[in-house]
Amino acid sequence: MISAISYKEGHELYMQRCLQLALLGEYYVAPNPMVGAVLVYHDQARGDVVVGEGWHHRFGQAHAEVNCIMDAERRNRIIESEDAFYRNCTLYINLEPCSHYGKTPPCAELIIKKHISHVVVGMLDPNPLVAGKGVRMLQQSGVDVQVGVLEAQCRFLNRRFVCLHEKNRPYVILKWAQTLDGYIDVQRSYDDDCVPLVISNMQTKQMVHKMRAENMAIMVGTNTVLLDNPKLTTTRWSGRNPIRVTLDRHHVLDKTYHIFSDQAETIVYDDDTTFPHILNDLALRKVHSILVEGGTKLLNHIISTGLYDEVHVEVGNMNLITPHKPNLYGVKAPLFPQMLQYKMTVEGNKLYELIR
Ligand code: AOF
Ligand code: ZN
Repeated sequence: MISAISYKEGHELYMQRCLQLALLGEYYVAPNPMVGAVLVYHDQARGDVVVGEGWHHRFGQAHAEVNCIMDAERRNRIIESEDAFYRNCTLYINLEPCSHYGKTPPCAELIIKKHISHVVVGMLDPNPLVAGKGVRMLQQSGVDVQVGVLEAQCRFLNRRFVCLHEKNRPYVILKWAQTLDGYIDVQRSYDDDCVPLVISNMQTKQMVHKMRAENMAIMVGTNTVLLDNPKLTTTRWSGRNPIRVTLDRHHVLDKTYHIFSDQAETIVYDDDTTFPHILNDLALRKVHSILVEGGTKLLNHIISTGLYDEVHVEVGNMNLITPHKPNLYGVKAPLFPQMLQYKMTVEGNKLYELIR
């Protein structure tokens, strides 16, 4: 019952619920958007009642609207005619209903068929296959449609999907860990057995694996593969392993490195592929996001192109160069031209971020 709160607050409340439901698909729907839907019945006696909820669970499977309507029909004993029931309903969705035959039939068609009279949408779908056509289909059939409730939050939730369709490139996230005195590692060469500097702790390592699961691809430079032989998987978090992306201009990477394991797809760019070309190629493969984990040379190059959307820096509670070890040589952390915002401290390490 929401009779005590205003119409506007009601819209925002239900849209907020759509966003919560959408997030349940977080690690499984890419490159599709996360979408949640709520069906609200306007009962003369009881006020507004949520009669159905649904979300897009997995790429290729049913859309949020379909799951929401199935939930309503499963949960509710529809005493009046189905038509009368849906005519008294408002459907809330954080994204415009689709209008195309993709892996599933158009959601706009289902809404029209069920005679749902009101639809409230968070944002239009930037996918050119839809892009306003879903809303138009509904309006042409006499459905009352309102667009733009909590629009900024809806766009932020699906910022990777929005970026792919609006900018024709994946959303780019840069991430590194450095010491207080500004180093990401000690200087090492391929043939020494010097161990890498460990800055992250158990908890921040887990947070990195969460970030990996949130993005469709992960990238490191050649040197990072040669020196660290990273797996780049998400073993400390649920979700899929991202597609691994690296550079190999001088053909020095053989297939024994972990990044070539069968745990995920790997894309190696050789020749003189520039970062904009890489983004272009990934967009053609429908990769909506990429997390770049290093090293300094690659990160500095990307910073110089300006082609990034978020930066996350972990500053360990330690110096590399100390009076006890004055002769150590370190690898300087990337040079970032802007102030980052402090986010939190995790086991002594401070996390900073910038979201553009
Ligand atoms: C909706 N509700 O829950 C989602 C939508 O290949 P398909 O058929 O799954 O279509 C994918 C496209 O449909 C996706 O790119 C986006 O434009 C839209 N996603 N639309 O009405 C949903 N996930
Ligand atoms: Zn749909």
